Amino acid sequence: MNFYVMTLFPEMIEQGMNTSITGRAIAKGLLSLETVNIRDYSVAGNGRIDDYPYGGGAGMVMQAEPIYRAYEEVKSRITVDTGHLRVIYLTPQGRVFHQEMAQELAQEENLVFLCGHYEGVDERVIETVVTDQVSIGDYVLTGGELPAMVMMDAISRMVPGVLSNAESGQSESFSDHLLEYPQYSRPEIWRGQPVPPVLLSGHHGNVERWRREQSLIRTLKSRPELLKDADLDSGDIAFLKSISSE
Ligand code: 6GU
Repeated sequence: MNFYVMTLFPEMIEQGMNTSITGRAIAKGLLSLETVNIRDYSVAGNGRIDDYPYGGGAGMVMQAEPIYRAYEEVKSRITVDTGHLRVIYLTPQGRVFHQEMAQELAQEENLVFLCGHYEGVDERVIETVVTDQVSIGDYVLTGGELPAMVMMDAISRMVPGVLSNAESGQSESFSDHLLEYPQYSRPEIWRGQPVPPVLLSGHHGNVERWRREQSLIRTLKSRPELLKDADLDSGDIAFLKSISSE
């Protein structure tokens, strides 16, 4: 997986991505990351890449040409056919990112991210180069860098070899539309709070049932809308009924 990021803040992207699990994967060559600083493609040649919005109004707009030139630079670095290259523009106007999107994008060999700033980006360059517009949720951020990193992190962990066996062995929130059960480690009693006794019982069947119930309780409490897509058996449904009527 090769990530290319067009941004005004390449150091932010590089610092973030070269840390922890994604950093290890880059060092191993499982992922690559290249940033292109849009400011280096200023039309006036003075580093200026924004201008006033036609029609007036507050704020500045990122101009089309520096972004287009940055995109041409990215394309020139990609040796394979770029006919179907996915170019993702991070914007609160986009479709909301979710796990299945991460799964799907992880199948690509190359992904390009365009991080906007100021009040927006000239619509014409979006229409010319962007294939996907993506938001990471219903709140407004100052720029697309954190959303791009959120997406790359979620996509990276779907790339074979990025997670160790121990890391990928954990059951996954969202992959089955249920939230994860709570976890406990030593000591057995911490500041007066014991570990749930079933986890110390050594009875594997009871542990599994308790974990399943905890997942169902958490999902019902925090994200009830997920339950309609979850794969529930008759025991799950009976359990949910029993706790909803409490
Ligand atoms: Cl992708 N960009 C910005 N600026 N704000 C956001 C977002 C993206 N997703 C949620 N909020």
